[in-house]
Amino acid sequence: MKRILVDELVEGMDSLVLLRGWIHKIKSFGKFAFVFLRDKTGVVQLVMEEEEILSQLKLEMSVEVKGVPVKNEKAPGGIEIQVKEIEIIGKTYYDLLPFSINEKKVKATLETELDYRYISLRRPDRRAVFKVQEEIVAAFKQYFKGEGFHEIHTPKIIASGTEGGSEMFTVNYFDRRAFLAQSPQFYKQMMAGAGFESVFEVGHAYRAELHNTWRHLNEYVSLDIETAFIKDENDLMELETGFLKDLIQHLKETCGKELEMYGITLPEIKEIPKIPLAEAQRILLEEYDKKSPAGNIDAEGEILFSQYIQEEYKSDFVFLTKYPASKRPVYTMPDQQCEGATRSFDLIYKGLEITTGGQRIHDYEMLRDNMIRFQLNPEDFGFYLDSFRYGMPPHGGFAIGLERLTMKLLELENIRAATLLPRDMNRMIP
Ligand code: AMO
Repeated sequence: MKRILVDELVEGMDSLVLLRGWIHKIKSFGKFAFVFLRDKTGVVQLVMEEEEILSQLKLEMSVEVKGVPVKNEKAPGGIEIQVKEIEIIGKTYYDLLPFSINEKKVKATLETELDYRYISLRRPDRRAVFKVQEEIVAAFKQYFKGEGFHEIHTPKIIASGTEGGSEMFTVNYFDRRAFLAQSPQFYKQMMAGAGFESVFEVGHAYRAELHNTWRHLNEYVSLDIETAFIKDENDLMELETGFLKDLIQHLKETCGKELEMYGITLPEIKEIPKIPLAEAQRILLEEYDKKSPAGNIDAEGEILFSQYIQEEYKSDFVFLTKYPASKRPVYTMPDQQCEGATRSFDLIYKGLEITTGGQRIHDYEMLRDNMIRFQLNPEDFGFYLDSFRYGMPPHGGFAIGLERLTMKLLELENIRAATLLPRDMNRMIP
């Protein structure tokens, strides 16, 4: 007999079906009971009369059930199962569940939930986060494939850093020192130039940042793109806007139930405002008396500026443009029309940076000179710099932090809630 899933149950089946899942809830009335069976698609009410097996059932056991679906308007989903046979196929070995799976409230801290990730994910609302995340990745791949991009997979064990600064994990690579990739930056540029022209990658990125905050992870998933023969950074912002519009539509079509669980109504995206960083800093100072660090805005500034954009432009998103060269990595293309600025941008979504991107320097000599200006030794960038000797076209790209995007879409308060198994300064398990 073929197993059917809870969401495949429909009225009028009236014949024996086979279900498998976990015991979600038991409501006993002495001689009979309503037992709720949960699988990955939903919960269904079982009607059971046999006292002996009832006394053996415990929450979260896994069971196999044969029964007849019948209409019952009072049952969740309008259908209940008259049980003919039930077998325990996965026993439990616990005294007390660490928190509730079947109540609205979890009654545990996020840290406890993460300690028991393998159980917290049994909660439909927690699994919903990862359904949405799965669909974000699906939409990303689908959109960029549709735009003629090619999927690549680049190494995560690398010989030198890409993003500047010292936020790198070191690993022993036989008798040498290596690093975990902070991003696929150099490789995606290389591949755009190598003939793929347009590439995307979904992969892990590692940051040894000493920030243990609601928005930082030490390992995150980066949605990267890079594309050749662009005119300037505006092409990239248009691409990202196109993707986000498509994503909203895709999530509406595939994640209705999940969005509803979190009370989320996704807005249509029209145009995303583009504001130069210096202008944003001025607005923050004038409107909110908020000072910004040189060449950037901080976490509080991002929140306040998003409020401003929401009020003035009715947009959840804003591109901050023209970041100063001194604050951007060595590969960033200077903006000849704006002294000291680069052709780079960040995208802020509901008060949080979710993307950095920009046009890159594609000229070999210009890149080498910029390395010297940044007090870097061009020889340390051997293979990367060398790849620019052979007709590297104008190119650029961006990267979206998957967990940050998921978190903001679902209005979660902590990035860890949008991470399957987070790695932060205190957490390496499970
Ligand atoms: P950047 O370093 O800004 O740019 O990273 C891009 C995006 O990745 C996400 N992100 C993080 N998410 C969680 N925890 C972290 N510690 C963390 N660090 C970064 C953010 C951020 O916007 N190579 C460039 C991208 C490019 O220009 O193509 C880069 O990595 O959402």
